[in-house]
Amino acid sequence: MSFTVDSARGIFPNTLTADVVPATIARFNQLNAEDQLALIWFAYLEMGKTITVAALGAANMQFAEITMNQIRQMSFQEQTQVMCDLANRTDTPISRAYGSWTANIKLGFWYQLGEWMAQGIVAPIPSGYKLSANAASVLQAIQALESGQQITVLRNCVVDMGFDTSKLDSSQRVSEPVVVPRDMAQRTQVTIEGIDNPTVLNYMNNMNANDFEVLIELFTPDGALQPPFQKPIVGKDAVLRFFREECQNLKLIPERGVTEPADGGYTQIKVTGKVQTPWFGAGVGMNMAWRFLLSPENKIFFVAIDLLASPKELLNLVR
Ligand code: 45D
Repeated sequence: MSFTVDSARGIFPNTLTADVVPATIARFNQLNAEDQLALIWFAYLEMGKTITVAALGAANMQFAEITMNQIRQMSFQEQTQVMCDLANRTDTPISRAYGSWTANIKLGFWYQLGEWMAQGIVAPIPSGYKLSANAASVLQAIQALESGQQITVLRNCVVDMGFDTSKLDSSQRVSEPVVVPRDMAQRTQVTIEGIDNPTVLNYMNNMNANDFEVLIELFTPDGALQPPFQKPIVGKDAVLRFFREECQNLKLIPERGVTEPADGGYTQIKVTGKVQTPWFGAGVGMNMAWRFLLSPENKIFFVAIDLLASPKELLNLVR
C-alpha cells in the first residue's frame, strides 16, 4: 500500500491535540463585534502582565503603513467602526487590505493599534465596558488555558478577522520579502533523544536558520505540511511560500522522538518538544509534536505540526 496525504494524516493517532483552542475560538466567533474587541483587549492586558511581546521586529509593517496612517487620522467613532468592520468581516476597503496581509502583518497591525489605544490615539474600549455574560465566560475559558494555547487563540482570532482572503485572488495577496538565512557561523544544531534521522535533524536546523531554500529540498515534489488546526498545504511551491510568510525566526526546540517503519518502505517519526514564536520569545514555550512520514528516499512526504493538549503529551510517543 502506498500513502496519500489523507492517509498520512492518520499516523500516530494517539497524539492528543489542544482541541480546546478551536472550541474556544468557535465560542468567541459567536459574540458580537463590540464584545469581541473588548474581550481581546482584556485578554491582551492580562497577558501583558506575564509575557512581553517581543514587538514589531516580527513583522514587515511597511505593507500596513498606509492603512495605519489612515486610521490614526480618523475620529474615535470612525476608528471604532473600522475595528467593528474587521471583527464582522465586512467588505470595506480597509477590511480588504487587511485580508491581503500575512498573519504576521495582521498581528503587527493590532499590536500597534493596541499601543495607540493605550496612548489615547485610537478609540479605547470605553472605561467600565461590561462584557456580556457569554463574553465573560469565554474570557474565563481563555484565562484557564496554558500560555501557549492562549497565544494561539489570540493569533487565530486576529487572523480570521477582515474580509475573507479566500475570496481574493492570490495576486492580491501581499508577499513577504525573502529573509536572508542565518549566517553559517551562527547556526545551532538540535539534538533529539532517540532520533538520528538526518532529514528530521536537517528540518529542525534549517527552519531555525530561516534557510527555506534548503529546507524545501527535504520534501518530495508532492510533499505536504499540515500546520496546527489547518488542512495540509500540498506541493513544494505552496509549502515554500508558507515558510517564507509564516516561519521566519521561529525557534524549534525538539526534545525526544520515536521512529518506526511504515508500509511501502516509508518511515514514520514522531518528535515532541517546544516551539517559540518571535512575538513572545522565550516567554512562551508551546508544547508541540511533529509527525513525519518519510519516503523510501528519506524525503518528507508529510509532516503534521500539532499543538499538544498538555505538557504530559510531550512524553507520549506511543505508536
Ligand atoms: O480586536 O515545524 C487589541 C509551523 C484589542 C511550520 C487587539 C510551525 C482589540 C512548521 C488588544 C488591540 C509554522 C507550522 C485586538 C512549526 C482587538 C513547523 C490586539 C509552528 C485584536 C513548528 C490583539 C509554529 C493582539 C507555531 C495584538 C506553532 C494580539 C507558531 C496579538 C505559533 C497576539 C505562533 C499575538 C503563535 C499572538 C503566535 C502576537 C501562536 C502570536 C501568536
